[in-house]
Amino acid sequence: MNIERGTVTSPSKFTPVEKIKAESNYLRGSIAEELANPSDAFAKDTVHLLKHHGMYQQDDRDNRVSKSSDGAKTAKAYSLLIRVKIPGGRLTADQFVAQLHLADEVGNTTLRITDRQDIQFHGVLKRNLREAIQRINHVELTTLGACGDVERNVMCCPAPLRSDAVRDRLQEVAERISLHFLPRTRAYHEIWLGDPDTGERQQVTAAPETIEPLYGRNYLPRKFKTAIALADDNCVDVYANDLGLVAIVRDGQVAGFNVLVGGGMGVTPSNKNTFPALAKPLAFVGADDVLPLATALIEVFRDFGDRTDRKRARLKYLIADWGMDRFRAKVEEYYGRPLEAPKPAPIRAYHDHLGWNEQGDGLWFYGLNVENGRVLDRPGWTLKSALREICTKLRPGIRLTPQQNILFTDLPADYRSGLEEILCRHGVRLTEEISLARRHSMACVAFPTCPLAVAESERVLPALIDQLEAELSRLGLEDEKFTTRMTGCPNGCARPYNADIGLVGKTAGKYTIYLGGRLLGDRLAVIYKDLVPLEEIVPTLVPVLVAFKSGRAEGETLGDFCHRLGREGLKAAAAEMLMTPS
Ligand code: SRM
Ligand code: SF4
Repeated sequence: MNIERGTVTSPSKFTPVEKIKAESNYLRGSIAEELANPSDAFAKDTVHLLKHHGMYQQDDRDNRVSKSSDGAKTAKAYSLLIRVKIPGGRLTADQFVAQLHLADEVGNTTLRITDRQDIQFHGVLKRNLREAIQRINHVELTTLGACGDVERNVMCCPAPLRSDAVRDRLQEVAERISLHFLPRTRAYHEIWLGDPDTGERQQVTAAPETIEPLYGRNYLPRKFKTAIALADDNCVDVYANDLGLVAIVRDGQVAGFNVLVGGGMGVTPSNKNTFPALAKPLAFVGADDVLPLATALIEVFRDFGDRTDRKRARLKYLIADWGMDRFRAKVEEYYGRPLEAPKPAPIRAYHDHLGWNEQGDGLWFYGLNVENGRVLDRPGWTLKSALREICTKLRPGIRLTPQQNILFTDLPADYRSGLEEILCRHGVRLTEEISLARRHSMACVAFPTCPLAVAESERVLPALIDQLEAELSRLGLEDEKFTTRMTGCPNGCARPYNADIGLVGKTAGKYTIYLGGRLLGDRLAVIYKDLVPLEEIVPTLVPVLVAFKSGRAEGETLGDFCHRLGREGLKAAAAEMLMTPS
């Protein structure tokens, strides 16, 4: 394909989504007109544009009835998911409380902390959409670019460790990258916030480079994800990102970043050319050059990413098709200078930052485990009320973590007992009271809102962990630290493919079990068994756990053990355990 830099033409073989974007007048389409009509749903083409504004049209799949009793088709119960984009997961107590109110008043009363440090509302009705977006913006948050074919939320370590300037610097870089790659169209402001800068004015001046200097009319071929890690703290799961930046620290300062490219989890089982991939090292870049290099990478993706097949329109496939050498050469051409080789700085550790931690500035932070990121109240367990009370009474800083958890930061030492008292009074277990298996588990949303789910995830993982906990404690393995991540389809939203145990929904009620990843996130797991019914998952894992207990090398983790034995070795070891009387 002959491509002139920065100009994407729309040949007929491009996907229909490309045409929708190109003809949308920079993400306007007919959103404003459709908002004004009383229908409860947006048109199909508009739904693609809405994603760039941070929202997905969904329907409640629990209430999806294909035929009513008289045989006629019944309507779907439409609503919207809104995603708030929060670089590094950092927000204030007031901003967080505003989101809790919003969930109650225009959402389905729950709020979801995502595994990219964002907040999601589900169940927002179309007629309430503008109010919701205005209220989010009113507290200086945005949904712009939280979804869609643009740079998504930029992740970085949320721990407010202040013994050096490193973490604050990473947050600064995350915010800078995020701002730099925000769509520039005024469509968002016009449609949702009533900005007087009208679309017509932008359309008349039309030159793409003045409206979207980076993205142009077609935006990117697909989503693009960036995360910033430290070699001694990969809490952001850096290898799962299109662009991973690993900070190189010298004398307590960020000297620059190792640049990793081409990570991604999504798989489409019907397309054998799709696969999960871990990001690979490309270069080292000085701290001041990180934006120009990220820009060059995004431009290469913009100009050469696959716009003919959305299933293969991620950076990882471009790199797989070209090979790293050709990719590096093209990035150098766009960057305008040769790339420096990456520094030797392998990822060595991972922290979830939960529990009590000293910040290094005389203050404390507390990391609370929020099971699968879902914030709600149930009788006897009122997490949402507890978070509201903590925010209003103690006024901590808030950081959302890449494991769907929450940190309360900047707390004086004498607030510690107060925070624990609030949690206990609301029936919320402290992190210290939660098993390691649960603490390191994660599920994607799946049913009832995700349209792509083929199996349950968030709603079944807690009970599966109950079962796993019982088996681990029976086997004396309750102190083992490993990740269990579950998804309701192979798209991999909970990053199951680099977990110690990955459970991937394959069809209704059945899962593929992956084993052999690890907390460091630097290794892909392999398929252990396919199409395992939900109720058989823990019984299938028990012989593996028994084999691990008896056959592990010293200090070996579950994932390392599974990786060492490999699929066939593990199967043989597990079969042997089944035959051995316990
Ligand atoms: Fe995801 C699509 C939820 C992180 C890979 N993801 C979806 C949608 C929007 C379904 C859809 O397209 O209609 C899901 C909305 C469900 C709902 O009702 O809330 C959804 N993804 C999520 C969240 C909320 C999962 C969670 O429980 O935390 C995460 C939101 C993150 C955020 O704040 O931006 C989420 N999704 C991820 C991740 C993990 C990550 O980014 O670190 C991945 C794997 C990494 C990657 O991008 O490869 C991921 N989501 C996907 C894919 C597969 C993309 C691909 O390359 O094939 C899809 C499907 C798609 O885009 O067509 C998808
Ligand atoms: Fe939906 Fe699949 Fe992502 Fe789960 S992994 S949220 S089921 S798209």
